[in-house]
Amino acid sequence: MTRAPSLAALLLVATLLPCRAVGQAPDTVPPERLAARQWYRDARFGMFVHWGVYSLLGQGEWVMQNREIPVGAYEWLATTFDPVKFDARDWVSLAKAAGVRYITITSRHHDGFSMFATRATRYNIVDWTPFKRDPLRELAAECRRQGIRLFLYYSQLDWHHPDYWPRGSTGRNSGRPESGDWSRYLDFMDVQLAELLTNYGPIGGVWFDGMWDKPDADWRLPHTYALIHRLQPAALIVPNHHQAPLPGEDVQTFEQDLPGANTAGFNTDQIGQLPLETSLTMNRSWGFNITDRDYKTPQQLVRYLVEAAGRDANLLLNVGPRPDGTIPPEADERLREVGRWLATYGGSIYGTRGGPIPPRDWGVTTTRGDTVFVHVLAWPDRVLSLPSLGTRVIAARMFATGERVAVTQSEAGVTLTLPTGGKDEPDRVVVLTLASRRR
Ligand code: JFZ
Repeated sequence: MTRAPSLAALLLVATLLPCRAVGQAPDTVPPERLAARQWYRDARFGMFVHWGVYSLLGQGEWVMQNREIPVGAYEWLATTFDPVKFDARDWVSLAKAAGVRYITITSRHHDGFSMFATRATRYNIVDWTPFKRDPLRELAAECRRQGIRLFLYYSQLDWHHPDYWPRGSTGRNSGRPESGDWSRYLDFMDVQLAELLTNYGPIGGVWFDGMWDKPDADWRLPHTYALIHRLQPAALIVPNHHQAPLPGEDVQTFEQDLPGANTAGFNTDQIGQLPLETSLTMNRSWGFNITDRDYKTPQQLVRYLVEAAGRDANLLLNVGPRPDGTIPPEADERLREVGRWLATYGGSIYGTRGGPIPPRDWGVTTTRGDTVFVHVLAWPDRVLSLPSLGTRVIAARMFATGERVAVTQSEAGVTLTLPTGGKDEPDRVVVLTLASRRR
């Protein structure tokens, strides 16, 4: 049970709130969570996993909605879910080979099917399917073994639960009764979240999605966020609501777009002070899609990672495992390729922050201490001019080979003369050592 805060405490919070700038987290963020945010910023690369009953049909995670599958038929489909080849060790080993530092997995997507053991509904992988195992439990244990943090995607939107009522913009054709009890639905979610934050050891955070289905509903967020923070003070809240961050939230996440860009049409251009993340599909689908072969190349994926880091953001790169529990070979290959690149260039990505030069057509910069990494992604010439870095460059070398890079500098800026080779690399990284600004 949550203890109700005293009236005095509520009044205190209420008087403090208006003085906070929009998008800023309240001062009350405890040290554990601040440390977790730093860890998260340093991580820079995560693996997103969309996996559920929908994977069986190989048409993405929205198939229930897109094909208007009624609840009863989908419930039958769920009885056939039996991913006998699922092996948490394979998945986490792949994540390690890819160089990701965390995994974010769908514990429950919009279809409402729980991919974990829960007492809140029988509509879960343990009680409803012949598989009977709890893949989250296996994954959590394996992540702990291999040093990967586990984040849980949790859909607030539900196309199956009768109490998801009144309906929002989706889930209207699943044949549910035209009545329900919204507060019971919110209680149901809180029970599940309490289970997720109690039964699986330390969780990196919760990645919420689906509020956009009912933007005007009372989602009781302060209550739910407080529950999460009370159960695991270091767990981060990552909301995919595409708005400026709300109190209690820790990360601003952008979907299919680098922060600031809005090609998807639903991302905000307001960038606040919180850690940033960009979620990205490898092809065009989140859930397994058997006919979607429109894969980005490994070079494109590396460039996304670099472009994100240059904007001070993490990349959360998605895979949609198949219904038998295996990872599609196209995804496997690409993740390993990115991992091979990171094995060489990781030092210019992990633990860095967005660099002093804002994103340019030629590429981006990242930084750590007195070092600036110049990521040359697209530049045909040998000579590349940068704006002033505010201090002198005392050394310049190519990251991978250590080759010297000639530098001329003035008040106006720095000109680099790049070596001739390396044009076939997805990213040519120049390491600039700056004279310390503190004197
Ligand atoms: C959401 C999910 O619907 C999707 O299945 C996937 O999990 C992705 C990571 O997140 O995608 C959205 C969310 C909101 C909008 C579009 C896609 N929107 O507001 O248009």
